Amino acid sequence: MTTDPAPTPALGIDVLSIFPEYFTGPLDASLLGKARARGHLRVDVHDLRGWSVDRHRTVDAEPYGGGAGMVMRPEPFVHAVEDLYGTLADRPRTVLLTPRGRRLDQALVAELAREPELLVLCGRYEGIDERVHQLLAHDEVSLGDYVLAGGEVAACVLIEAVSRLVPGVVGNVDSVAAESFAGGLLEHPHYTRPPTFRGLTVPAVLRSGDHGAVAAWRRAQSQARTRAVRPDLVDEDAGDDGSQELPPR
Ligand code: 6GU
Repeated sequence: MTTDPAPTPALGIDVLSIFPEYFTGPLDASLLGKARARGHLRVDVHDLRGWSVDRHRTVDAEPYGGGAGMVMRPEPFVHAVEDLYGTLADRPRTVLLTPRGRRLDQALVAELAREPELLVLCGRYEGIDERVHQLLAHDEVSLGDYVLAGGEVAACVLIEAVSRLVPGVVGNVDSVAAESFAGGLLEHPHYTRPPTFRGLTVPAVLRSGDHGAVAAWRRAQSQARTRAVRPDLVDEDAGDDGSQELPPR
């Protein structure tokens, strides 16, 4: 018996960070670790300090105009990109993680998953020199309206969300299609054994064997849950393509 040759990864991601060790756990564990081992996905994290401006491995400096904190200098980012890709123009789609960016959602995740390669830039300290934004960032992405110490955690979130959509990474394509947000609604409740636990019983319809009734119950649960918890996701005009399947009010 022969083993299948490793496929060419459908997606290759390069990451620039001053804390490359941040990524070892998330990238090596579970789904992403398996996908990388099987060759569906390539992720290489590069230490930005390899392109520091001096032998003290400095990558930041005081802000022009004064103010608290340090600002990341532009040279390490730009020199790293030139070493990795030859010229700035030859870099792949480049995402800068920054709290001033567009909030990440499943639509952007799906868009990024269609790229053959991505470059992910992580900022730290109080900010990044504006020229990095101007010269390198195709997309500026934030996780939401709260403050993290840097872009590393956000980059892990982005990489995991994007990787799940890469063919071969998630074994069961149905589970990707059915889950929250893919259809614009939150997921319905899930149950497994035992049938009763601590006085809480699995809804009878799920054990009825009536697949039509199960589907209708799940759809109604998704709709009720979305209206209650995330009314912002309920777009009353979205019924035309059937993606939300909301009943009239
Ligand atoms: Cl991408 N970076 C930082 N520092 N804070 C954030 C963020 C990113 N997204 C939400 N908060």
